[in-house]
Amino acid sequence: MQMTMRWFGPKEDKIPLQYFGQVPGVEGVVGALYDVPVGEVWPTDKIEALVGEARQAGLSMEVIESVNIHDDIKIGLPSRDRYIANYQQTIRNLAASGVKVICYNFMPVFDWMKTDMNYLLPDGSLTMAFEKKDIDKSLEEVVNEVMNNSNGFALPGWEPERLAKVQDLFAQYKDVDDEKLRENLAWFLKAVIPVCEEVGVKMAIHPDDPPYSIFGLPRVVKNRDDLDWICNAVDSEANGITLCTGSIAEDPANDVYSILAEFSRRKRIHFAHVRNIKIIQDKDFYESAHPTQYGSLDMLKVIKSLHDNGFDGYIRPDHGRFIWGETGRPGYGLYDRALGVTYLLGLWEAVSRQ
Ligand SMILES: [Mn+2]
Repeated sequence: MQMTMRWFGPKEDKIPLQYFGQVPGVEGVVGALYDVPVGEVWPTDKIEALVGEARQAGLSMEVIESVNIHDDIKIGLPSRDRYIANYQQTIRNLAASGVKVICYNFMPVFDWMKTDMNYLLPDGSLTMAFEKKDIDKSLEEVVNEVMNNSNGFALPGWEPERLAKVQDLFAQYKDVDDEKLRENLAWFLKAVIPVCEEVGVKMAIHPDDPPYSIFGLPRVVKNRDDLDWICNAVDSEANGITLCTGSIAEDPANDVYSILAEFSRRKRIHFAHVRNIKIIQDKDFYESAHPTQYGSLDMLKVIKSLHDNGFDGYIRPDHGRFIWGETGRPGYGLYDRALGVTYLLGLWEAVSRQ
């Protein structure tokens, strides 16, 4: 197991790289290039510069989050061939710089969705929340709200130039149902997994966030059966999962612990996002502090499900609240994520020494 934290790079992240290395137990950072348009090849020199910067700070960068998938691949347009060829080349380029795992998602239009970026908790900390009443608004209203409440940061998957095209994109997805999206995912995997096997990289799909349809868009990474289908679509260890406990648990029907156990046993969880969420009612929730007592997940059981079933991948606390007056990119402050690291490593040590 290797503990990591997400770092948005020298331009996008105001947290100095060195600070991540000062969090006890953190061995690496999870990074990405943010100045390459989705669908284009990640150039070797830029990758090398990014990975090199982490190494200079004494940190590994063996996980990339994310190399995003062009919508033409998800929609299944003829132009996907060019974008898939680019993706294959990006995999080769990343492998050459020592990258082992590529996190990605296959969600149409949006990479994730919350309805409140500054949800105030009784202790004065701020977190992100999702409440269905807010998503029952029109698409335009929700988009505007996200744009106006992100504390000045462009959120991953929510780049302004994409948001402007949101309506066009919706129209392009009108004939893409779950079955079609699944076919397009299988098409993509059949093309990239052999390249991954050749160069020693593992793909790790992130579950849909939230794990059910929003705005009528198709969804194919929602639950145990979806993950099983994906693993079987190309039966290779290189075709794996980023198991995000928060995203999976956003649907209370999902049994997070048995999913963690099963896919750890099957050697398909290469990267784990571990966070706790507090269900408010039905499917409404906020992202709570990591410890069990603050949320709806039993975090000891989460760590035990990974550990006892042979999980040997990368792990990171997913998001953190804003505490101690910190401001910045919602979900990605330093302090609460660092507390999460310490807590998760404490659980891991206890479980592994028993
Ligand atoms: Mn996640």
